[in-house]
Amino acid sequence: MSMNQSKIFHPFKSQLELETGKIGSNANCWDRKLSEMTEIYDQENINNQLDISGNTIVYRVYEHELPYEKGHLIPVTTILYPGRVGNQFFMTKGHYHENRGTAEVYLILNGEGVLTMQTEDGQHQEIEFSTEDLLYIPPFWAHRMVNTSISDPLIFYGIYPADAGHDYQTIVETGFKKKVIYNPDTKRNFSII
Ligand code: M6P
Ligand code: ZN
Repeated sequence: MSMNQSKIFHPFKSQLELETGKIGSNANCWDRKLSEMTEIYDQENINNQLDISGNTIVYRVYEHELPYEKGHLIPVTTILYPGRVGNQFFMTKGHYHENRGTAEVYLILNGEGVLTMQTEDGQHQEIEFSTEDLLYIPPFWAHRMVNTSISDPLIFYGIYPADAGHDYQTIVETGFKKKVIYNPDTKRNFSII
């Protein structure tokens, strides 16, 4: 393929605050509120939650502003706050990549939790992690992050191909095979069921 000068994107640097996950420049920031993700929690838990209609922020995302085009990589940080809806921990909405053949990498900057993953042919895998762990999500695996800490935010950095796309609908329809629930009777405070 010939290189078209008008398509040459210029290199840049930016700062990532390791303690907060904040990306300093060239980044968009967006919040996911509980009221925007009620369908992914068990309905009895949602129904017992008092402040669903409020503005409870479940996570904040800083994402570099780059073209969503093949060839680019998107650097992104997520701050997933501690909290629960009934016995279900705060978690990301979770998605497959629209372009199923694309992977993703996460580096845990701070916190602990479980990465739940599954494929459309019925496989699933759950990986417990903590600070400094590096997680690899291969092509074809849907992925959701769960913060199992009672008190600390989970902060992670990720990189994914810019043409990956987010398919949330399939997860809304099927859910994830495994749930991570608060269980004070265990040493680590949670169970995967
Ligand atoms: C990570 C990446 C992003 C994703 C974000 C929130 O930062 O995987 O692509 O948008 O987590 O997760 P979700 O899109 O599932 O709400
Ligand atoms: Zn992804």
